[in-house]
Amino acid sequence: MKDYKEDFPILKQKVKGKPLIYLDNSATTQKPRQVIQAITNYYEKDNANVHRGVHELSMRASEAYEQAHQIVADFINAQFEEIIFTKGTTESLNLLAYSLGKNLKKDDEILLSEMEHHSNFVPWQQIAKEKGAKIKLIPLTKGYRLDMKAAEKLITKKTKIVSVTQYSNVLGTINPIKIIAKMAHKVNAIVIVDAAQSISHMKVDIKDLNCDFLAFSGHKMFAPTGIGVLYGKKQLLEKLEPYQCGGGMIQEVTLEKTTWNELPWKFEAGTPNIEGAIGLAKAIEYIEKIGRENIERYNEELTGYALKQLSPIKGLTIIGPKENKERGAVISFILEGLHPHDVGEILNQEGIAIRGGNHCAMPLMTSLKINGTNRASFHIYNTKEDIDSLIKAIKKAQDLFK
Ligand code: C6P
Repeated sequence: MKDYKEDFPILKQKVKGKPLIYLDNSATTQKPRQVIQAITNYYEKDNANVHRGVHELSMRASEAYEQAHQIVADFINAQFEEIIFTKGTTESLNLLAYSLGKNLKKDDEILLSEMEHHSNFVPWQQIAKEKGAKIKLIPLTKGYRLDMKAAEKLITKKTKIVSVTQYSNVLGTINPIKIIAKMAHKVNAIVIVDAAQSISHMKVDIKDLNCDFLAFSGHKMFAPTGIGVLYGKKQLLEKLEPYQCGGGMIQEVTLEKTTWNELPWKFEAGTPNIEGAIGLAKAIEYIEKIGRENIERYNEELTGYALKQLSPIKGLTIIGPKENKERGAVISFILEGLHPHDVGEILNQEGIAIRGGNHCAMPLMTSLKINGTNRASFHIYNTKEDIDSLIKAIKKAQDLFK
């Protein structure tokens, strides 16, 4: 692999007098020069509102915005009409909980898993409370995987929605979505995939997964913050009620009633994040140029190396699968006797950025009976030398607190 650090201007800086080592990619990835340049170009040359004007700039902005939908559609093997731009995974999942939630009845069941991020937990919890529906959770095995035998039993005729992450932001576990979708469809449940973490690390193909909806954020795949995607099967989106109302999403408004615009605009009320869409399209071009298989292979190599280096450290416990298969490039760990925030701070003194805390997954922390973890997460610009520096800094933190 080429040294991709060169494409990311932010990585050239020093922190606390040391070269920055950015290992917080599950929180957000850095942005390559190509994406930054695409956004600058848009503001310097094409900025206008979309779908409204007949003037040159508006036509250029509209064309780029629409093209971004097609680029995202091709990226996940969907159709143009099936791609809705949102603020991010959180908004995509809230949209679904609100709109699908309207059809829920008392005692209907929503099946999630113990490893869900709050974004795929709290919206369902709120709608369940309102409708008298029940939340059920697929438990974990001792090896930090979904207990599929338990899942089989939990999916019943009462199950209306199954919403599961493809790749845990804490454990790194990659879940068998295809099998879950098959089980859920047998009882006509709707299958939703949280692809926030998986989208930039592996090939995500909605037809292969056979999911009904899928959500992800641009900022975890080298694109700007504030842009995200909701994919939905066309026939399901056609039946779904809009989440927000306003300009752009209507066909006709009279005093008596309003009719909705065609897909995907029915779900995109108001002036959208045009620069975000342009940045996202550029980020996809960047990813495709490297090749998703190459990204997956490289991250697997880094993760394998990190697991090998971390495992023998005395007093360090890895919270997540120890084997380097069906797992992503994120490693959570606990250092005996050390608070994750203290570890994070000591590493910061070494120029190393990692995350410490509950990672917006408090139900998972409860199930594992821990308060939090430290988490190192890798991407294409990280190297084995970065991991060596991480190991050195961890040992330094342990020595400091001896
Ligand atoms: N996880 C992390 O550090 P937003 O914030 O909407 O872009 O993504 C929410 C989200 C949903 N699902 C999963 C699996 C996620 O990992 C995240 C975001 C970040 O782990 C920020 S808490």
